[in-house]
Amino acid sequence: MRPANQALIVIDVQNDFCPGGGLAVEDGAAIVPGINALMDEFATVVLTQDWHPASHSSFAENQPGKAPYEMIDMPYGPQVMWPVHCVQGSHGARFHDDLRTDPANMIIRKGMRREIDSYSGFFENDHETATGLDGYLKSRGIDTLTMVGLATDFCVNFTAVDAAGLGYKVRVVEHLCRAIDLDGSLAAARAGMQAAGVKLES
Ligand code: VGL
Ligand code: ZN
Repeated sequence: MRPANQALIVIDVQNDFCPGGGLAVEDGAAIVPGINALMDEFATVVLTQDWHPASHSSFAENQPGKAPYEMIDMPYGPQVMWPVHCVQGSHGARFHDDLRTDPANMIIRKGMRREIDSYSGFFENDHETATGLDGYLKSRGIDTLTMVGLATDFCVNFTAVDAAGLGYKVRVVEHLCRAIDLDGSLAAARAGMQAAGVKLES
């Protein structure tokens, strides 16, 4: 068991990000056994869960004339238009059936407000509205985070960069992540994480 100042953050291992899902990440389910095994090393395990209302503004079908993967300008900045995914209460929003959820100390849901997306487990996409995860971790004396999950270039990336900015020591285990890789987004995310001081571990 690792020391109590360390936590494992498992990001968005949900049916819609796995093959057959609404926003399937290639090979997404392959990381589940390795994540399950890694949970045994940590006294604190946090799962994040993308959890959108059906009317969510990040869905292309809710923006007239927009197709999935186009960009739009939101008041908080550029936003990718996504296919419908992780609608609250749907099968696609549930964790992958094989993911262990019993060891989770906390499950944090995000992307619940119609008008703003939330890739990061710490802040919504305005980079201001907090989810409360920082308070949870800091109040428990946790300063070192290991991150795994989906997708490397979006939710893992945003969560890792935010955590580094909040002062955590952050390690992303890349073989327990999979990427969407939209127009070079994986390379950009890797560079951005490294620039933020996140340790990328193959
Ligand atoms: C994610 C796009 C939209 C992710 C969530 O989990 O990486 N990506 N919503
Ligand atoms: Zn989403």
